[in-house]
Amino acid sequence: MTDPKPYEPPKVWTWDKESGGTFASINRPIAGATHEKALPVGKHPFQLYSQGTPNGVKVTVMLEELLAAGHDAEYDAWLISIGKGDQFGSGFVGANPNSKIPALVDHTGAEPVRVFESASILMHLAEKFGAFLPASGPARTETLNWLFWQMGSAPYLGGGFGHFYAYAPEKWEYPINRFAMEVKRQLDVLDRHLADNEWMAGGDYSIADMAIWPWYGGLVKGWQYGAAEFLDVASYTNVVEWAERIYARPAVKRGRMVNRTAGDPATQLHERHDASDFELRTQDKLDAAE
Ligand SMILES: N[C@@H](CCC(=O)N[C@@H](CS)C(=O)NCC(=O)O)C(=O)O
Repeated sequence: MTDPKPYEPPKVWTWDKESGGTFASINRPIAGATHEKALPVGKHPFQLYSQGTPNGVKVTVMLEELLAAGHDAEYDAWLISIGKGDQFGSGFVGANPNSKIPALVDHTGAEPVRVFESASILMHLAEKFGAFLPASGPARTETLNWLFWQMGSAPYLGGGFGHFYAYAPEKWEYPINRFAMEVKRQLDVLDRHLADNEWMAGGDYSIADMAIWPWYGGLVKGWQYGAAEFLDVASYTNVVEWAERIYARPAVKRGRMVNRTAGDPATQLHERHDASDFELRTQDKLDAAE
């Protein structure tokens, strides 16, 4: 293990394109499109442009839960390959000027409405269908407390801990220590809360669970960064049990397959346009048909 080189910041920062790390080729200090590319539009009321990362999974779980509960939330899910830079196409930047998945375009009104930021998408869908978010009162506030807790906390897990533990060009002790401490603190926040609550917002399963599960549920299930042992995730027993309760839901298992490009090909559904796609169009079947 090497310590970071002592660094004397220059007067003005300039972009070092050779800085290294797993995502170096897509990291840039500027916004905006790099190329012209229109987004495809399918036949359903909701058009989702995403990839099966934790932020993407929040939304596909919500759409599958809405469908399972009988709501008319049919959707087309198109794959935006962030490793290939699809998020910098002009159509995607039109849907989300921040160039990050997930982005949703709602075609149910007179004009299409763009929705970006995963929490905004979850709230938009929850309010549209009156589902998974109480309409008023303390239960609504508690749901939003945890929804926004997730939005504020997960960058320390992904951009902080995950980056330095798994993606940085070398393993440096200082940032790994700093972010491991914060992630363990966050796991303890969840563990204490879940000791007395079946679901994050207390009463019912909600968009707060859907937002938190792909990040922290994935972490305790050992799916994130190969860090389960390092962070001793098994000791957060209430989080582990809550993660299992959520993963037992068929809609969650389906949502996790949509736009997924890693792992067992039988669990990858790169694009989803119909409920039958989970049976007929997983990647193992598409590969076999080639
Ligand atoms: N706060 C955003 C974060 C979205 C985000 O960070 N998305 C990542 C994938 S998980 C992404 O698109 N990264 C591509 C890039 O940074 O160029 C949200 O919750 O929607």
